[in-house]
Amino acid sequence: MTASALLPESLRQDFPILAQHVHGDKPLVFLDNAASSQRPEAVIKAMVESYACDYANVHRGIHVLSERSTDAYELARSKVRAFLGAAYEHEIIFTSGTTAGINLVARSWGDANLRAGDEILLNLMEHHSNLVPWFQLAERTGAVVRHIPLTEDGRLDLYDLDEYLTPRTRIVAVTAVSNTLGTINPVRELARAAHDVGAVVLVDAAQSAPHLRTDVQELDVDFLALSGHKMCGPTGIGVLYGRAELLEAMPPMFGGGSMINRVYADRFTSADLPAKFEAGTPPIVGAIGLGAAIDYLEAIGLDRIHAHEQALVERAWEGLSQVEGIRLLGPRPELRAGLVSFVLDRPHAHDIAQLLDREGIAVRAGHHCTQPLHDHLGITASTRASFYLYNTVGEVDALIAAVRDVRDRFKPTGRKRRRA
Ligand code: C6P
Repeated sequence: MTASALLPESLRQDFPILAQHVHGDKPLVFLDNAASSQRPEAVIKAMVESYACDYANVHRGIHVLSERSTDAYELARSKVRAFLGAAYEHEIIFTSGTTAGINLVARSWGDANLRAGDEILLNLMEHHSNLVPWFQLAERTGAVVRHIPLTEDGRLDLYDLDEYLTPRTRIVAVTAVSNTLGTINPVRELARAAHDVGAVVLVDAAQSAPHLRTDVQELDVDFLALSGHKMCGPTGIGVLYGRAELLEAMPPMFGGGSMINRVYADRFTSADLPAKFEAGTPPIVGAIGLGAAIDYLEAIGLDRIHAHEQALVERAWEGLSQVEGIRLLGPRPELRAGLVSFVLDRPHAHDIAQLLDREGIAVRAGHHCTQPLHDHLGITASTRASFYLYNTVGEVDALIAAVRDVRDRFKPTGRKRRRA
């Protein structure tokens, strides 16, 4: 581990929630960031200030508060555009999160473009949010779902990609980082191959955008979805990036205020982008909070955040791999983002999480909304520790020690139980 890769621990002071003890005297060790991260004071302040000083509905009122709110909302959009390296602001659609963004594409683009026999290319490491909307699309249209196989160590196996990616493939939907395996997928390579057969590419960036620099033009992807709450922003706000010419050709998903140009007694015409996909009152303060989160992350630098998490994950991998009876899921540290999922021969994942919680360590246990992946791995549940910019080496060491203790407590004694 290179100590120089680590961010200063003083960053933690930006996150008031982290400075607490739980279960009496245990310092909180928050390692459940892949589920939802924490927010720095700057984000909380931006949202409080918006509500306290500037709040009104956007794009509607001809009064000072509405103008201020509209400016702040649209400024947030321009920050997202820059953060994602998108060409135009109207390619940035505010949604409620990654799930909403993927569903929007599956419904709007999918229904308009897929026919029976067309193929949707997925893989088994996807989150349910990047599986179920495509299954529903397949049910509606008669399209067929296919999967890129996985390697033994939990990467996409692209060796025989030609077998799966064919001229019948209309869309490849892939996560940039697996929320369970931690695998960083080769999105750019996949996008190039998909475009060669005329397919479009949707990237689930829920677990990558908070941690790795994302440039949609460099990656050459068509759609990309993310969630604000996993990147120091608030809940209820997300982003769908879409290539302008695709979004322009797509029908609106929801009907209502804002998304129209003109409504007649029996019909309507749609507004231009991005309003076409933002029906109703949008998550105004959520967007402003996301803008503040982007400012915060950019001030530190995504490359530094990634290097920090890489150092933590290497240490976690190294330490946990020495725990007796452990199985670490996914590829070696250099190929993964900052999370580690594991199973112990005993006890069960939920018991592990509960025992770690008693020590003040918050992790997630279960299937992490990746049931097909857990089936593929032959397990029903795993325990996951996921890191962010404010986690420390000390916290990783506390995790390793606590997991070792749990395993020791459940170690088989070798004594046979006497028959009564
Ligand atoms: N994963 C986790 O603990 P939403 O809920 O829409 O903000 O994000 C959904 C989602 C989509 N894709 C990936 C890769 C994800 O990890 C998630 C959310 C959380 O892993 C909650 S299940």
